[in-house]
Amino acid sequence: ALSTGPALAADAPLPRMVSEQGRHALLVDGKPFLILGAQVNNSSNYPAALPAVWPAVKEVGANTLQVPIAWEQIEPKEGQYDFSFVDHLLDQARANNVRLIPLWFATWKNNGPNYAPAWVKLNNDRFPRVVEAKGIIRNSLSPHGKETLEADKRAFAALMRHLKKVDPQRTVIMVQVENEVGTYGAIRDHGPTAEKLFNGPVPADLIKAMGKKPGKWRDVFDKDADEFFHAWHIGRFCDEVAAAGKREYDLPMYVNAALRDPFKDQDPYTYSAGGPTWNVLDIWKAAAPGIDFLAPDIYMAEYAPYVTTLEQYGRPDNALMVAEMGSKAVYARYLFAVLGRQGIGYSPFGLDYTGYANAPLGAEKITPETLAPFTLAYRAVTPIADLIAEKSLKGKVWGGAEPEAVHAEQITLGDAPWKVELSYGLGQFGMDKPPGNPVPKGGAVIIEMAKDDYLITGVHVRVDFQSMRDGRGRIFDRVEEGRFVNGSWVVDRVWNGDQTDYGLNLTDRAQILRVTLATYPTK
Ligand code: N0T
Repeated sequence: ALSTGPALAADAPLPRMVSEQGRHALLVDGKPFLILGAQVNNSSNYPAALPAVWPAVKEVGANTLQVPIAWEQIEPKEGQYDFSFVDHLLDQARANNVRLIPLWFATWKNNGPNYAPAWVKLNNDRFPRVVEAKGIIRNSLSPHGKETLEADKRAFAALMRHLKKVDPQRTVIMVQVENEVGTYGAIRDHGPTAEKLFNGPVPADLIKAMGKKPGKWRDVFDKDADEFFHAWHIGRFCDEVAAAGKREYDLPMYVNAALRDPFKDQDPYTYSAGGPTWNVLDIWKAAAPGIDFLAPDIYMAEYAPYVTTLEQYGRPDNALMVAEMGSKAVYARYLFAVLGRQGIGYSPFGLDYTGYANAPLGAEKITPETLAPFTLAYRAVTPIADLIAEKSLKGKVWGGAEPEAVHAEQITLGDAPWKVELSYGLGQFGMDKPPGNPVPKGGAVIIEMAKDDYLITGVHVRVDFQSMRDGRGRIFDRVEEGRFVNGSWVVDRVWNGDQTDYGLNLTDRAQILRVTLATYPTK
């Protein structure tokens, strides 16, 4: 059944990505949109699973849900399409007031074709697999399979054509192409087609993008040649799949990455080689100009690798979105680190009540109790999510999350004469040295509304400002707690006395503060 939602006079504007001065936003209904996401478990892409999905989505307060659409379910027999789940999902998403990001599980789902239909994954002649250097055949399909590419493109185009027809409301805001592409247990394909290409010249576009002299792969890229070759060809494949989809229905599209070690040169045999890992982002950018951005799946719970990954993927030429991450409590606070780095959103993985939990990557169980830190982070940010997305595009948003070993962070607010200090683990009264929370859980986001006028929200953090002007001390002109009603700021009360004497303590109340800063002479 098609949507029962309100009839629209005209189609809503198409969601799209915009960039300004190296900053990015996803526009939904013509306005910057912040993805406060949730991703369901892998096998929750059937009507029978959805009743266990919506209560978790509601509990956590996500505004966007990522759900797999499997090639095997939309094209079980070649050329015969079944979009009944897609339609059911659209209906229920609208009823639950969330946007959707369908995940196209097709040629690659975590390196393998397990979500491809039987007529694909069981036909090795027509749809060849990657042959590893010593001749072992891997499960991963080869990016050099022409028939594979054409079949994937046809199915994806059919999906996008269908979405265009049934979704004038733009419940679907973007689409993930494949899932964690690349190959485990081989650095590239060594089949006959691959060998011929590998012993030929590096394509001119790539030579140009990398600033290299023309030549054969090994001569140009030396020890990186195998991985760069695989990345280029998987990137080209994904670009072609995306282009086939966009020709039908031009939505933003991204590719997610299974990561390699963010700090050192991990052996490509030990990760999903050829996927958009940090060392091949430039290769991917050249190979897949039609992919809007490359998005990390972060299953590293510690601060240093998490934040380093944000810095690797947030670039002037790449919008930052954490496409997946662990559901353990310690991940929740990273929302504020993502926002502080111009992120367009994040999405914890496996947020449904189907009874599956991917510990040790994520929480041991998914229950309202284990979701609580995410629920709090989303409650703190939701009332000003649109504003954050809008101001972030303008470079007026800062933020941070609690590290494990350092208990305070100072952030310079652009050109303004203020520094903000985030400190963790303090009580609300007094001026001790911050000890950190027993388990790191704090974070805050700061938005400049006008000169000396800031909006703040956060969790388990003390926020304070320092004057950077010589001979001038910081004083609060006014600290208001309030909310926006139809776009206008409404004050509920003014904070003063104990509530401001030692900084602004945000705990578990999801309060929004508006702070007007001033100075007084200190000499
Ligand atoms: C993810 C998820 C799902 C440092 C795992 C993570 C999802 C896929 N893969 O539950 O399968 O569809 O994208 C791979 C993480 C590798 C381990 C890194 C440990």
